[in-house]
Amino acid sequence: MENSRDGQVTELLRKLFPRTGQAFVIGVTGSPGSGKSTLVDQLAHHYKDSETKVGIVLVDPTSPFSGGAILGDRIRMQSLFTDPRVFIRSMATRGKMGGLSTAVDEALMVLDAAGYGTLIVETVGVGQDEVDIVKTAHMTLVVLVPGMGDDIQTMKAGIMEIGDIFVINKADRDGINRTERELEALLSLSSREDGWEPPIVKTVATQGEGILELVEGIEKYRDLLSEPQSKKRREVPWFRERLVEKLRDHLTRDLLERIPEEELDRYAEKMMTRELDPYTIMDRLLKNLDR
Ligand SMILES: Nc1nc2c(ncn2[C@@H]2O[C@H](COP(=O)(O)OP(=O)(O)OP(=O)(O)O)[C@@H](O)[C@H]2O)c(=O)[nH]1
Ligand SMILES: [Mg+2]
Repeated sequence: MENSRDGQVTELLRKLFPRTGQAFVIGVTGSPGSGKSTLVDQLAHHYKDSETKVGIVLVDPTSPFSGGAILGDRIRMQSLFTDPRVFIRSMATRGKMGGLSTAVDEALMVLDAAGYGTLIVETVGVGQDEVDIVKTAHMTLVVLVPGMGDDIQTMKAGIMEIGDIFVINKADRDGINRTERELEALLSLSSREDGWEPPIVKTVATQGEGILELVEGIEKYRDLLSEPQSKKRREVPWFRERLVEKLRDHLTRDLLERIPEEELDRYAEKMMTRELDPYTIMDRLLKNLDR
C-alpha cells in the first residue's frame, strides 16, 4: 500500500472499507522526547490486556532516515514488538504516492479491518503534517513536560486546539505545578462546541504512574463520542474532509501525469524571464488538457 497505487491496492481498500469503523483511534502528539513512546507503550499494555488487539503506528515525518528513532522506539517498546496481540509499524517517508497522512490513514484502515480494536498513532507535534495526521484519530492526547513554561505560550496554536486530553508527563520532575497552572490558564480561555473540557492528567510514564487516570479520561471521551448525535456531528465533516483530500490527491496526480516534464521546464523558464505569468500558464495547461 505504501509503495504502489495501482488498481489492485484500490481494490483491496475497497473491500476493506466495509469492515472498518470498529476501532478506536488515539493520537498521541507532543514535543520531541516528551515521553510519547513510553506512554504509548503503557497504554498498549493496558489495552491489550483488557480488550482487543492493539495496533500502533509511529510516525516521524521530520526524518527521512528514521532508522535511529525507530531503533530507539524498538528499545523502548521491546516487550511489545514480540507480543502477538500488538502490531507496530513505523512510517517516516512521505512516499511518492500521496501524502503521509493518507498513508497513515490507510494503514489504520487495514489494522481496523483486521480486528485491532485500539489503534494508537504517535507523531511529533511540530507542524501541519502532524496536525493532519492526528486529525485521523478519534481523539488526541497532547503530551507536555514540566518546565516548558514559555513553550506552552508559544506552542503551535493548532496543537493546543486538537488536544482532547493534556498529559503532563515526567511529573517526577520539578516545575510540574507551574506547568499545570499555566496550562489550566490557557485552557480556560477556550471552550468547545461539544462541551468537553479537556482534562489535564499528570503521569510518570516510565513508572506507569497516572496511566489508569489517563485511561479513565480516554474512556470518558470515548463514551461521549459514541453518542449517536455526537458521532454524526463529528464524523460527517471528517469523512467529507477525507473524501476531498482523496479527490485532491487523485486529481493532482492525474493532472501532473499528463503534463510532460519538458513542458513544465519550458514554462518555468518563461516564468523566470517574466515572459509569462503563472496564471496564464495555468490557463493554457488546463485548456490543453481539456482538449
Ligand atoms: N524522568 C522521566 N523520564 C521519562 C518519563 N517518560 C519518559 N521518560 C524518558 O524520556 C526519554 C524520551 O522518552 P520517549 O518515550 O522516547 O519520548 P518520545 O516523546 O517518544 O520521543 P520522540 O519520539 O523521539 O519524540 C526516554 O529516555 C524516557 O525514558 C517520565 O515520566 N519521567
Ligand atoms: Mg517516540
